[in-house]
Amino acid sequence: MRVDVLTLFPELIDQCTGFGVVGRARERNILNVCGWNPRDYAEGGYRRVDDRPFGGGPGMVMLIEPLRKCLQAVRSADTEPAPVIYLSPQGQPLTQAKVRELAERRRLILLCGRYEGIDERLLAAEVDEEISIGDYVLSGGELAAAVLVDAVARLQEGVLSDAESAMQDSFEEGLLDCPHYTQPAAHALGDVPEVLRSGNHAAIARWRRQQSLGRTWRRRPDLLDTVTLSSLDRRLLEEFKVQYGSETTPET
Ligand code: 9WO
Repeated sequence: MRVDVLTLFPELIDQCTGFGVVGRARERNILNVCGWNPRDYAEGGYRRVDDRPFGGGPGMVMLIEPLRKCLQAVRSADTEPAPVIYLSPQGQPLTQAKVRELAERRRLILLCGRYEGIDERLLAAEVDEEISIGDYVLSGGELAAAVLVDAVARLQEGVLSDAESAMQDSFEEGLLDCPHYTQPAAHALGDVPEVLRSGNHAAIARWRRQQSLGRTWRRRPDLLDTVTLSSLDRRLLEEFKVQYGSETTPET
């Protein structure tokens, strides 16, 4: 997968996608992230990329032409067509379903705004879709772009190990993850649930599934409206409600 990112801070994107799973995907050329700076396409001595908003008001607005010229260079860099995605608080919420859809594309072009935003005429002419990672305003679109790159990278063939893929599954299904524990088994903060030390893999799988269901019910009941539960899932969840319904600590 190739991801081209238009940003005034390409080094920020490079850093945010240069470590861990995503960094290894880039090293292995499973993922190719290219930063493009519109300032390189701005004219004049100051290489202006922004100006004051018409109608007055605070902040500055990004100019059309540096972005348009930059986008032309990005498009010319590869014959693979790609959707242009603008990261903004006004976008559609990023969900795992949208991540799965975008992860199928061979190329994405991400547009990151700064200041108070981008001239609406550029957005209307060049942007295919707007995506938001949450209802808050950041200093720019770059961190949202890095979140999107991270999420789609994890779904690329060969990026996650089998175990990591299995971990991914619960959220892929729309459920929250179960609790995780490691050494030591006994600690002043509490002991590891006995079932996880039993070696009984069927019981462990059952406990983990029940915890995922129970956590989803407790923390994000809205997600259960969109998940198809098996009869066993429903039984596990009812058992969880009876056994742990009122507790707040991780269940033993
Ligand atoms: C800046 C500003 C300054 C003064 C008064 C109002 C203002 N609004 C903004 C603003 O919304 N700036 C945005 C910065 C313009 C688009 C790029 N920026 C951005 C993207 N902030 N937060 C996001 C974002 C992207 C995706 N998901 C959540 C937030």
